[in-house]
Amino acid sequence: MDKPAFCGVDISSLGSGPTGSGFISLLFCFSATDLFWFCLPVAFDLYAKPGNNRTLTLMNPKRSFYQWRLRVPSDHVVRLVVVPLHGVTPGSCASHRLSAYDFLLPLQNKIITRWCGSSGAWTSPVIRLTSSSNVMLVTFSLDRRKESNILNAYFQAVPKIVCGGRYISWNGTVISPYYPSYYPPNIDCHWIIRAPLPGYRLLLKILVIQVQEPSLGSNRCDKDWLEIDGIRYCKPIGEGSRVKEYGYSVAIHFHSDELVTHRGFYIEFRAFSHTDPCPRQFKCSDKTCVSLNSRCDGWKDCADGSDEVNCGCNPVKSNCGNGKCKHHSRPCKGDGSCESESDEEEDNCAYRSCSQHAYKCLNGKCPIKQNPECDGIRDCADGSDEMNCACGRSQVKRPRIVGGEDARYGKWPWQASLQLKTYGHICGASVISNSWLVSAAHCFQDSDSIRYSIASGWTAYMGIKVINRNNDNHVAMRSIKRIIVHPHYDQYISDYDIALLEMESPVFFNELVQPICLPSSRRLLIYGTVCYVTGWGAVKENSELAKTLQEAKVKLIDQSVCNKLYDDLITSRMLCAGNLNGGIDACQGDSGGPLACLGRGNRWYLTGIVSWGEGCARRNRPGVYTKITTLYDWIRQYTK
Ligand code: 4AZ
Repeated sequence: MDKPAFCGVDISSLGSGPTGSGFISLLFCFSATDLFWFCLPVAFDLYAKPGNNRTLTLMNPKRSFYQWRLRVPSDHVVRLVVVPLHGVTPGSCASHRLSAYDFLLPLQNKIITRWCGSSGAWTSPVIRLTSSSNVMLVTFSLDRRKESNILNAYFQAVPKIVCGGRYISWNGTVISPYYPSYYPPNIDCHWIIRAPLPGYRLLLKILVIQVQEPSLGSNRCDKDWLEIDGIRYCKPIGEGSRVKEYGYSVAIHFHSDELVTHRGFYIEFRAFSHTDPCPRQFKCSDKTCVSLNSRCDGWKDCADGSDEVNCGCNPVKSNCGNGKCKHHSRPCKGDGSCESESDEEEDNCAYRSCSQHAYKCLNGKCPIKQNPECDGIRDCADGSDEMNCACGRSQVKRPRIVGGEDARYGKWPWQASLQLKTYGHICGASVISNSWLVSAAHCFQDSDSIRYSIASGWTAYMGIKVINRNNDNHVAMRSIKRIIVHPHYDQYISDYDIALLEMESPVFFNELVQPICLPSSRRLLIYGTVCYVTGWGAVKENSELAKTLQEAKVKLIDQSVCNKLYDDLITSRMLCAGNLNGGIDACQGDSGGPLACLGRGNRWYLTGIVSWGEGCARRNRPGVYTKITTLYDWIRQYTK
C-alpha cells in the first residue's frame, strides 16, 4: 500500500476550517525549523457555487505537500477536472503524486484515485473525478527540486443525480453515473430495461467498461462491478464479447465500493426481433433500419435509397392508375376501394339507420339519436338505453403522460396501477366492474427473467393519485386471480392488445374507486372528440415514471389519417389519439391505462387502452390505443 508522501501530519489535527471562496489555511508543524517548514502541508479550502469553476493552481511551489478541501452545496457533488501534469515522467511516484479522497481527510479507505505522472489511469488528456457527496480532498505531493511543477486543475459543483431507473424503449443508452467523469465511490444503481413490446428482445453493446479490477489473487469482481442479467463484469471486455442478446427485459446493477473509481461504462441497447429486425422502423433493402418518418419524405435515408422507392403508393399498395392507391388485396374497380375514399366512407356511413352500427334497444328498435345510451334521456320505449348506467362518473366536483398535468384527486376513479412485487408500477388498468379490470395484453407477456403472465404476481392499487414506495396510500388493493389475454392478441403488430383481470375479491365503490362505462360495439366514435389519457407513465420518452397521476387532453384521430402516418399498421382493433403536432401523448408505463371520453349524460367511456406508438409525443406519431368498441362483446362475455 502506498503511503501519503507528507511528513508527520496528524490527520486528527486537520480541522476543516471555515468554508468560503478561496480561503487558505496554513498548517504549521511543531516548530519552525526549515525541515518542518518544508514538510508542512498547505491546505486550501475552496468552495464552488453551481456554475463556477474554481481552480487549484500551484505555480513555483515552495513546499512538498499541498492539499485542497473542496466543497460544493449539499445537493451537489464535486467534479474535479485535472489537466495532465507537465514535465512529469510516467510512473514517477517518488517525485509526484496526486490523490483525491471522498472525504475531507486523507483516509486511505476513502481514496477515489491516485496517480503519478502519466502512468496507470492517467491515459486520457483530462481526468474528471466525481465525489459521492458534496466534499472532496485533493492532495499533491511533489519533489520541490523539479522546476516545472505546475498543477492545472479545477472543480465544479454538479447536481447530484439519482442513478438507475426503468426504461421501456426501442433503443437507448445506460451509462455509469456522471460518465465520462469517473463515477463516484460507494454507489449502487439499478436499471431495468424492457423492450416496448413483448416478442422483442434486447441487444446490448458494451462500448466502454473501465471499472476497478478484481482484488489481487481473486478472479471475482468484488470491488466495483457491473452486473447484467446476473453476470458480473469488472475487467476490460474483448471486442468479440461486447454485444449480447437478452430477453424481453434485462436487469443491470452497478456497484462501486468506497475506494478507487474509474471512468465507468457506456452501454447501448436496442430492442429487436428475429422476425422484425426493424421494429417500428422502415427496413431498407440492405437490411438497415431508418425511422418510419424517413419513408417517402423526399430524402434518401437508406444507403440504397429504398425508402424513396414506390412513393406514389406505399409498398403494401399498388397504383390504381388514377393517381390513387389500393391495397394489393383489393381489385381496382373504381368503386371506392382506392384510398382517400375508402376508410372515411366505412366509418361515416354506418350510423344512420337501425343497421350494424346503430344503437339497438332491447326491444329491437333503433333510436335516431346517435349514442343514446346513459345520457339521462329515455330514447327507447323500454328504457333499455338508460339501464346499466352506474359508471363513468367522477365524484369530485371538478376535477404524465407527456405534456400532461397532475390529475386532481378522485377525478379518474377507474384508474388502477398494476404492480409487480419487486418492480413496482408496470402498467395502468381501468376498473370496469367490482371484480374486473381491463388492461393491455402486452403487459402480461413473459420475459426471460420476469413472469408477467402469472396472475398472483400482480396487485392492483385503486383510489391512488401518488405512487409511493410503501404503497400505503391506496383506497383499495386487490390481488389478481385471473388474467385473460385476448386469444387473438398478436404481439408483433399489437393487434387485440387487451386483457381482462379478475380481482381476488370484489372492490367496494366509493368516491375514489368507480367503474368507467364501456362503449358498446354500436357506439359511434367521432373523430376530433377531445378525450383524456391518464397514467403514471414516463413524462417524456425514455425517462422515469411519474409519481403523481398525469392526465393529458388528446383528440381522436381519423383512422385513415392515422393509417397513413403508420404505414397501414393500424387495424380496426386500434384507434389513434393525440396531437399531430406532437408534445402530448401517452408514454412508457401508461400502457394498459384508459383513454376516457366524455359522453352525453356527463359519463366517461373507456374508448381506448394505451397500447403503443412510435416514441412519445412525436410529431405525426400519435398514440395508438386498443379500440374498445370492437372488443365490447368479448369483454362482456366474461364480465357481465
Ligand atoms: C409503452 O411502451 C408505450 N406514445 C405506450 C404508449 C406509447 C408509446 C409507448 C404512445 O408502454
